[in-house]
Amino acid sequence: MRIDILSAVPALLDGPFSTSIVGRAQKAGIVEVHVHDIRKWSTNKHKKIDDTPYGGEAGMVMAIQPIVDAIAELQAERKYDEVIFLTPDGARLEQSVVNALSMTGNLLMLCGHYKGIDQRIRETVITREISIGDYVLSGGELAAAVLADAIVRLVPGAIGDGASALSDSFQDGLLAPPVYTRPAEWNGLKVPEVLLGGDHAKIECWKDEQALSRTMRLRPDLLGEDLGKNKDGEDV
Ligand code: 6GU
Repeated sequence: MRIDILSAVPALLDGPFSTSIVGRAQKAGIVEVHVHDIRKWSTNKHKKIDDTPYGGEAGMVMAIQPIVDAIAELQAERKYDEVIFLTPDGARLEQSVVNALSMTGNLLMLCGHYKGIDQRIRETVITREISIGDYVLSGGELAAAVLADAIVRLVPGAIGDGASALSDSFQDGLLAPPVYTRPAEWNGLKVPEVLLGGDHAKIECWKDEQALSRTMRLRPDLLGEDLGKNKDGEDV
């Protein structure tokens, strides 16, 4: 898989992809992440990439030319499955979308800045608009890092233990059960007895119960109105 990210502040993305799972996946040749500075495509003599908005609003708007030229150049090199615009007014990101994107080949992400990008870019070259939650970040870079991380960890081989990604919170519409490691007793607090025995059927049953009760307590919205169903109406 290959992920290209177009950014006005590429330095913001120096860190997130060099270590941990995404860093290792890159070193292992499972994924490539390429961050590009949009200014590289600006034909303006000061390398400007924004302009004042029509209609006299405060703030600046990212201009068409550098963005469209950047996307055209990258698209001439390879076909992208999606051209994603990271923006607070996009569709709120969910695990199901991450799962689908992890099965694609090439993704292009565009990070928004200032007041946003000229609407005509959104109507022509963007195939999907994503937000990572109902709050405003200074730019789309940190959101792109979140999205890329969530995607890459699902690509086969990125996580040593493939089964681990499948047991993440949200993968079955529920929060994950609590986890414990040694010591078996700490400051008088004991690890649940069932986990210390070797009865795997019992342990699985306990984990299912815990996942359901934690979800009911902490995120009842995930269960929908109908207890025992997730928000897509499937039995859990
Ligand atoms: Cl994708 N961008 C910005 N600027 N703020 C956000 C966001 C994206 N998602 C949530 N807040």
